[in-house]
Amino acid sequence: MLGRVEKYLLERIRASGAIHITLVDPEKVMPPQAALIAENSKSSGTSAIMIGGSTFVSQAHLDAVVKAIKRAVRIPTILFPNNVTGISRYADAIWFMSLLNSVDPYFLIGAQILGAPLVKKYGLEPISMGYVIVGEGGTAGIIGKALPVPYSKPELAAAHALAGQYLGMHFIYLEGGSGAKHPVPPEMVRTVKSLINVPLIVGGGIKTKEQALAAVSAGADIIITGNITEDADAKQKVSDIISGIKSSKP
Ligand code: 1GP
Repeated sequence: MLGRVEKYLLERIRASGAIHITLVDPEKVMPPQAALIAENSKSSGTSAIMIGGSTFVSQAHLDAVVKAIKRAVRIPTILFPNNVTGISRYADAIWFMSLLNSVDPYFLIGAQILGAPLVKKYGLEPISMGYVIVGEGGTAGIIGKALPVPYSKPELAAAHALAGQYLGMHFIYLEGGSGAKHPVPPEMVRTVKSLINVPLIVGGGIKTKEQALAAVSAGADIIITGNITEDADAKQKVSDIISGIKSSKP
């Protein structure tokens, strides 16, 4: 049976064609700033708040960030963990994810084995997701010991995604790396989307309405943006990106 947050995401995708989720990196913000980002993003039309980064933050800080976001907005909070330390009891859900192109079994299944009992204990809703790092890969690629799929090899990214789907993952995330110079190319999004039939998440380096529109037109169901939320004109940028996503609707 699908959990509440997963159902909500699927319903929003069905109703809107594609949706936007805001990523808050707890390494970079204090709780009040996280709350403000969440409020502003919510008023711009984001569907959920993801919380996670590529390196370590203390459990106490992560908990404080999640609690501040929960107090500020009613949209779902979804953890985006890079390790077992990315789990907070205060979130609604967690991307229960495997880094499909890691060469280290720890990121394929090891961390998940350590984390699963905590997810259960905290009553977090696990949402199964296959994570594929592409292009530059960024910090996530280095920390996760991934062999990033080059942008010139869309068919390889699609093979990873399809393997994830066949293993039972409910979502596939094509990650270009936070702050990537170039977002995942539409051609890669299109090739992946043509092979899978689970929702496709795309993120990394998306900064403009046009880039968001290009990804959604190529088949992305969920657009993630993180970095732009730290800019002074973040509210406007998130609004622009969401209007780009909406303009893809036929
Ligand atoms: C990173 O895909 C996300 O995990 C978001 O990337 O920070 O570049 O928006 P940006």
